[in-house]
Amino acid sequence: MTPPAGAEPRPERRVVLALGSNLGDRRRHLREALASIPGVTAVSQVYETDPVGGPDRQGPYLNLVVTARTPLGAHQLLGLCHRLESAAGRVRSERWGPRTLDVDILWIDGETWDQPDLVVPHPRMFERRFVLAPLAEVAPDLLPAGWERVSGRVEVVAGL
Ligand code: A4P
Ligand code: MG
Repeated sequence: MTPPAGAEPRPERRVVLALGSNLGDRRRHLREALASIPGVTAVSQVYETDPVGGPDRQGPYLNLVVTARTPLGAHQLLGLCHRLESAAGRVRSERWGPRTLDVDILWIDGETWDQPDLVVPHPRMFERRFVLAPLAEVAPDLLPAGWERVSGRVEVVAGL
């Protein structure tokens, strides 16, 4: 498609997204979301992980991390995350509560954002083993030194 006259084509760059699900058909939620992310370049294995934060009684998560190359702007990407969550029937009740699907932007090459609705890099990504373990597979250049010592149960399980 030819861009409209005067429109600057935006360059593609790497973006890194984290997906998590601990409610309903967890594999299906992850599979369907992955199929709707444009420009995917790598997908980690699937990890079953103990919930971090939130209410006491909630089931284990399935988590994975995906990289993509896309010209989508950061807020367009956030819009995509929210659409994928809505498509999985996510209802927001309490912070860190159980959810059919959570899609977070972890990282965008060359960009930082600090706004009420968008903080990139994701402020908690380096404290969470459920992010770091899959991140090590698909974007090891982003790992902080000593990340292996961050605790939390994460276990590779069968794929999607
Ligand atoms: N928002 C700001 N920055 C971002 C970003 N980089 N990516 C805003 C995505 N969204 C971002 O998120 C609240 C608002 O954050 C969004 O409207 C968006 O504009 P939310 O998804 O509605 O709520 P949340 O996920 O409950 O809150 P938060 O603070 O994003 O949670 P976290 O820190 O992401 O933690 N345990 C395991 N084992 N696995 C998990 O995946 N996930 C969480 C969520 C907690 N414990 C977990 C897991
Ligand atoms: Mg979220």
